[in-house]
This record gives sequence, C-alpha cells and structure tokens, in this order.
Amino acid sequence: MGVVNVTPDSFSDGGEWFEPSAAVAHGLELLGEGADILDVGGESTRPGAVRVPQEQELARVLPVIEQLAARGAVVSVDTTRAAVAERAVAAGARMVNDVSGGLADPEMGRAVAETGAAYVAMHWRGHADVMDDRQEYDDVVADVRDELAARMAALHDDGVRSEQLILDPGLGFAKAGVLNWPLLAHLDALYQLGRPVLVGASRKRFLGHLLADSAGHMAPPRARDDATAAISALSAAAGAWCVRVHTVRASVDAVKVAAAWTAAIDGPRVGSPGTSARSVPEALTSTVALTTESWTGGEPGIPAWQDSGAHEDDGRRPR
Ligand code: PMM
Repeated sequence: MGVVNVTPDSFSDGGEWFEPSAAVAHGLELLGEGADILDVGGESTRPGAVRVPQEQELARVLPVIEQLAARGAVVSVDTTRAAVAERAVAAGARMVNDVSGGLADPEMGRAVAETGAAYVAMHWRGHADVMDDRQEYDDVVADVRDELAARMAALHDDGVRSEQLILDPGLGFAKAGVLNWPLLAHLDALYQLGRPVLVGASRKRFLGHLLADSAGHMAPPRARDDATAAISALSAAAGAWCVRVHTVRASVDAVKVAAAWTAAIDGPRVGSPGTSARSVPEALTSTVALTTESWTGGEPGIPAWQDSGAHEDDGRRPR
C-alpha cells in the first residue's frame, strides 16, 4: 500500500503532494513502483496535529480518489469520518482505512457496513492532540489485541461483516518508541483474531530513534526508508497481509524476498497459524477485483503477497 498524503503537514512528507494533480501523479508513480493499493488521506495524524474541517478533508481527497480510481487504481481512503468514507467510496475508493478503528465517529461502523468496502481497523486511543498522553499498557501486545477484539465486536454489532475487516496494531499511535517493537515481533497475537493484518511502520519516529546518530539526533523521516523496507520484509515473512509505505519499490522487493524465503521453509503462510492472514480480504476479492490491470501506466498489478507529526518531527514526541 503506497501512501498518498494530500496534506500540507504530514510528519513524513507534508505538503509535497498537496495539489490534486501532484497527488495523482505521485499515486501513479507509486503504482509504477509496484503498489497494489493507494491510500489517499486528507488529514494528518502526526502527533499534536489539529483536525481539519470535514469539508476541507473532502475537498482534498475526493478529486484525487476520483482520478486515481478512474485510472484503475485500487484506492483506499485514510479517514476517521463516516461521511468522508461514504463519499470516498462513492468516488471510487474500495477500502476505508480508519486509524481510529471506528472510535472517532460513531457512524463509521454503519457507513462501512452499508458500503461493503474493505475496512482497516487500527488500534487507537485518541486523536493526535491527546494520543501521546495515553500510552499506559499492562502488556502492550495483549492490550492492543484485546482492544482490537473489542472494536471488532462493536463493528459487528453495527453490521460490518467479518470479511470486510483488516486489523492494524497502530504503530506510533499512543505508543512510545520502544512499545512498537513488541507489536512487530508479535504480529501473531493479532492473527489470533482471524483477520489479515496491515503494518504501518513507514518513516515513523521509533525508526528515527533506532537510527539516531552518535550525538543522539534522530534520523530524519526520509533516512528511515531503508529501515522501513527491512520491516516490510520481516512483517511479510511473519505473515502480515499488507505494509503501508511512503516509498514502494524497496518494499515490493522486500516482500518478494519474504515470500521466497517463507515458501522455502514450509509454505507461504508461516507465522499465521489458523488464518489466511496473507490472503486478500474477501471484501476486496468478492466485491471488487484487486487488480490494477486497467491502469495503463505499467505492468498489470499482481498482489505481491499472492505472487510468491503541528510538530515537526523533532524527536520530542515518542512516535
Ligand atoms: N499511519 C499513519 C496514517 N495512516 N493508517 C494505518 N492503517 N496504519 C498506520 O500505521 C497509519 C495509517 C501515519 O503516517 P503518515 O502521516 O505518514 O501517513
């Protein structure tokens, strides 16, 4: 999944693709690098970010979604608002990526149920202005799993079908640097919930801490891309379904390495006992074809898995 942030202020690439035409061009470029899905977002979730009004979010994402979907791209909308999700699906998005897992908008479950779109439910404890104050865990892996299980139950009550769901540990969201590693090392805990898992580690601050120089200065976001690709390989080898990344090419290669590696052990589903964690969610395969074949700018897309921060990132916050 390639990231297309249509925001002036995302922590990793804020402002770069803010004009719709630039965002569309960037999305097409990511497809050319091998992305299977494009995740279009109009509201920054970086720590401390202030929310944008709904109309502004719509104005940012809709033209980009329309144009990318018209080019045959499988488009996801990165939003916590039900109304944005509905309008985005009407504009051609096939997936709703909600970093709040339905907690930010009580209407989200109903909207997702009605659209039938695939839905990423991420672990979340509050909006960007408060999330850094909500990092208390008894056991981060078990707590994230249990809180996601509670979200799944609530979403089911709203009518969301299990087949629509994809789960995400929410790296960096209400999680200080060191809290992210156990979540990555224990993706299998999320597989216990029986749904595919998406990992969003790309350029996050815990990587900036990991790669800090000898003076302790964090590596800047762009200097985290190689480490991101390493996480893509390890996540895929551990059975993750999808990685959400800012630069795609290295992660495509990383996933191919992981697929070949795991196939050589004992088949493609190592790390995901009891669940088809690497298979494409039914909501994407049954209601829509996960393919970029009609996109004219490059090779037909084959899902790689099947084929084989108001604060600049200054290190003060722990994501
Ligand atoms: N992270 C960001 C935004 N959206 N969506 C999911 N599902 N998982 C994530 O980890 C995630 C996300 C923040 O990164 P960005 O500001 O660079 O987009």
